[in-house]
Amino acid sequence: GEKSGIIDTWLRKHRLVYTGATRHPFVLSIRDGTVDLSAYKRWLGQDYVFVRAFVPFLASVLMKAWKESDDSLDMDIILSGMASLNDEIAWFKSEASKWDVQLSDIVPQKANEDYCRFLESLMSPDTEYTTAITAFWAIEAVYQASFALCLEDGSKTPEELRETCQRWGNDGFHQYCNSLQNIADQRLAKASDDVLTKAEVAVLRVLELEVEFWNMSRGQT
Ligand code: HMH
Repeated sequence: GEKSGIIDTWLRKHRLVYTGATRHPFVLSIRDGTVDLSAYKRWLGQDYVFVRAFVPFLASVLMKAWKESDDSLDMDIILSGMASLNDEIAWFKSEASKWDVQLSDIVPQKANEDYCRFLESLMSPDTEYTTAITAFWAIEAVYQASFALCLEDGSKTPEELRETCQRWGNDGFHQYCNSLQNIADQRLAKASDDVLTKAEVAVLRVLELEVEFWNMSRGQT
């Protein structure tokens, strides 16, 4: 098999915070079938706002890959991610109409604004490709792990939410996350200590922001 990379080492080191992001109470409530549908609708509206901000972020990662990567496969994988995002935006629109969520009325909550601001910082020319692609992997990996959990044997995910879970929990998305992890690991293996530190900090920030993002599903209290 493959030699374990830096990312697996980080995941072991930061196990608790990774688990906090990938086994959040909201996700566990989907899995055990007790999910509050108003919480799901709040998540749906906020995630649509996030995904729209994710498009320019991906475009910036693509630009960095074009400029800094010596492996043309990187661009192909990032491009396939952008293509899926186009499909994803269409899915959000149809899912929102199915649940009577008015996407034009969504007010981004603080956690969403914080996350979008973080994406903007990663889009800066000061952020190296290695840091950006590592953060990108982390963002996708949290959703993959979370929604795959809702599809495991024995899960009681409500029928009407299975398609949502499939979107990020399917095997193709799992492969895509593995490809991103491989790109990031190859870059990290050759990175300076300074970039390694920045990339590790970025991963931790993603995990924190994901927890805050899931927390929004609870609504204003
Ligand atoms: C908050 N994180 C958030 N939303 C998403 N759609 C993803 C990750 C995965 O694309």
